[in-house]
Amino acid sequence: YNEQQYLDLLEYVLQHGTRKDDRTGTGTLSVFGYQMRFNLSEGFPLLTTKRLSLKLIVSELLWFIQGQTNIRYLLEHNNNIWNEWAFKRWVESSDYTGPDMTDFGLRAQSDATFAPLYEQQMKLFTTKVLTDDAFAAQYGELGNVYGKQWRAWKTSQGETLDQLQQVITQIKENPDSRRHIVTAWNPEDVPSNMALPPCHTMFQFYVADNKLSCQLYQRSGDIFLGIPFNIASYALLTELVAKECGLQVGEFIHTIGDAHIYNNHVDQIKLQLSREVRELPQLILHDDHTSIFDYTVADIKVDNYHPHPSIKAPIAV
Ligand code: UFP
Repeated sequence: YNEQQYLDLLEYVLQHGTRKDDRTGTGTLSVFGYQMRFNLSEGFPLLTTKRLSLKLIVSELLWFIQGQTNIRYLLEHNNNIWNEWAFKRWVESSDYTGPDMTDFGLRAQSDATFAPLYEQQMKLFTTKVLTDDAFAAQYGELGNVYGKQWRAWKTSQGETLDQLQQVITQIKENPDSRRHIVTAWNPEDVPSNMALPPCHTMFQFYVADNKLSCQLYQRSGDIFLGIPFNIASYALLTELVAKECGLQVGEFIHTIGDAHIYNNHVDQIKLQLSREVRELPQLILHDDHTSIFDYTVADIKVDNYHPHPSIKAPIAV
């Protein structure tokens, strides 16, 4: 089973992970260098041992594919997964005049009087991003994150490069090439021009036997909350590109650098590991589209998805 590989990763890191402090102050169990292979012809790798929202995965991926970097599009699709990163920029700016939000990620979990204050400011923030154009342009913007690097990489000549379009053209014209790479890691931008240096750093496509495979190098992976999303997202990207190029799907190979379990996710993981794996769902793509740039959220669905209930856990910011 494809999903078993993810459960093996959870088990492996619980048993062999090294205690390691991290940027967020939460603390982790971590291993360095881990690889999973998902055979995409066996079903779409959306976990069944806890419910995941395909809608969130789809709207985030389409946001990348369309080259967008402002959270307004995500909010319009009820997708809140990038809010904290944008919020952080706002509360650290001189325009912010509300209650002190220092370390809001950790305090919202541990301090019961702080939590409602945080909720209130976050609500104010997302409402403003949705309704106030000038505010959205300034504080909804995450900087040069994935969408920008994939679709409009800035060259030294002051032009832009569409890596995603180029790689698709290359796959069609020269499938055997060993250079089907898209990189989100732009060393010039990493220190200051982005809210969060890219976690999924680069990916490569590969064509053999009329099948398209994709390998991702992810520098840092939150195994409980981030990785399940990342697997489904890249599996979907592979499906979309394969369809456009008239290829079948092969494997998604997920290579992770620092693969970590946050200390406050261990109980949730034990619950997940106690559950029985179910059959993977099938991905349903809108028939009429060929270009990956044509899709809207409503065009992408899964069939036969019958997961165990979702499991909540705090996100480290
Ligand atoms: N993270 C993921 N997947 C993602 C994403 C973030 O696992 O797609 F955007 C996690 C990894 C890490 C944190 O726990 O977010 C980023 O922190 P850092 O930059 O310190 O690695």
